Amino acid sequence: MFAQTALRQRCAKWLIATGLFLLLGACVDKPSTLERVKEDGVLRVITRNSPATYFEDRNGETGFEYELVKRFADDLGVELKIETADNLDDIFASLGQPSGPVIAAAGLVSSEKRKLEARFSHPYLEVTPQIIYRNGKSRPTDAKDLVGKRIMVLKGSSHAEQLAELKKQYPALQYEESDAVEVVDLLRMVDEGQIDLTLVDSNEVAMNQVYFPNVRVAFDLGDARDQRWAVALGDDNSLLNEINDFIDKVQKNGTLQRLKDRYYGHVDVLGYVGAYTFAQHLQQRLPRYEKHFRTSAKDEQVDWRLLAAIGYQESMWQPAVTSKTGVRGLMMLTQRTAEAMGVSNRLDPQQSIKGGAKYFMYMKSQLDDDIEEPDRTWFALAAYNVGSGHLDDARKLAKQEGLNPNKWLDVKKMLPRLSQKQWYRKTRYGYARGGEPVHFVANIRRYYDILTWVTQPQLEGSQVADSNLHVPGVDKTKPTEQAPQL
Ligand code: BLG
Repeated sequence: MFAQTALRQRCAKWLIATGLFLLLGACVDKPSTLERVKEDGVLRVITRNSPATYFEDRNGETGFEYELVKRFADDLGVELKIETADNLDDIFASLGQPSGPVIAAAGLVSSEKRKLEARFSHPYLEVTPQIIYRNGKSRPTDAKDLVGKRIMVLKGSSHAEQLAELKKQYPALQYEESDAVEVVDLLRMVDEGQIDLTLVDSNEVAMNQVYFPNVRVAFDLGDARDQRWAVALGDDNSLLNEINDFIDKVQKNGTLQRLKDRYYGHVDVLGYVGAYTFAQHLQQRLPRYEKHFRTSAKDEQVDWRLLAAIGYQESMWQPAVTSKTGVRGLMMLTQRTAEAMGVSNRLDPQQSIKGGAKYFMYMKSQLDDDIEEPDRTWFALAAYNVGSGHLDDARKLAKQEGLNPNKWLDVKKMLPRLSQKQWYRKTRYGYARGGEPVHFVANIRRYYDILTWVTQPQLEGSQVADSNLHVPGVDKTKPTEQAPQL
């Protein structure tokens, strides 16, 4: 009896001691990655500097990956700190560093080889690898046509892996891997004929098409693949689980779709011809009016590149344009708008730009307070084009359809209805060419994106000569056209 009690007591002591030990163990255990991020109040992310991922403009940081990862940091309630790497190998190497970045958000796709270097999140964007060639040269149509061509890809990229795989089948295949270039450089090199071919993802091609009028898609090499964020190897799932929940959430609530729409949804707006023309006009026409855009933008507190984008959509930066309906000038003001904005001569580019800027900001100030940026800008643009009455009609239709009247994505679906009798007869302001503001906004967004990229501070001062614009693929030595006669 006595022996049994003693044994029980000893067991109890042992259990308590073990419990304490385990408890102590838990206390001194390293915090999980997620806990560390929250404690530090900073989410460190590594990416690449490119238009499809991350870049800085005068308004600050931007890019598809940036916007997505910023929302994740906001959800966690921490500050986002972005670092950029020169090549993909460095991105993966930095993930394992003790005080390094915890997420790589750089348009990465997973592969068997990469799974040895990192763990990957749920997917957020589907892309297809595409072989790119120069217009006018013979078009490769399948893998065997790549043999004998000068091909370059990013060092350490999934595309390099693809080519390595292909080389097993076609041993004569040659390609270079470079870590001194970004995707934009590869496309420029094809555009300028320095290399024959490159292999890049479809989203990058679509985004950059406008800068490189000669680049063409030859064919898709392989199936579509998913882009994912990467985290360090190991068995700490805290951050990865949180990321996956976030990606699932933005997929479900439409945020991801809105971002795709913002960055990739309007990429085909210009087409090859439009892209080439725009690149020419950037060099030849914009410099004449840039100072007026900048001055009016400063006066009205709006981004000058947005004004310039409106001006391009309206008149292709030609001050003497008149529409069939008598709307005139670089910013296409109606007589009524011009009078209201104090414009005495609509054909004077300086006055037109000033009047347009004032009118745009006025339209913006008239919008409901519940419409938030960036939708607020798209709504103000639509109102600039179709008038605020018709825009309100489209918002009411959206509400009736159970859509969100404060979201551009929803209201733009309703605007074309304003030209169909069954719909417009029920509205307050009646018929309008409702399709026009939809194209108007899509085009301006595209021009604005391009202007944002070509005027970013990193490019200014380096490749920039006489104007503040860097336009890859456009020969600055060509004579500029004559100013249109007023
Ligand atoms: C806009 C006016 C709005 C006006 C709408 O028309 O012009 N915007 C400006 O003057 C800046 O004020 O709204 S309203 O006052 O509530 O009626 C609707 O009338 C100009 C638009 C019209 C459009 N471009 C700016 O975007 C245009 O020129 N259409 C002509 C097309 S075509 O070539 O004649 O077919």
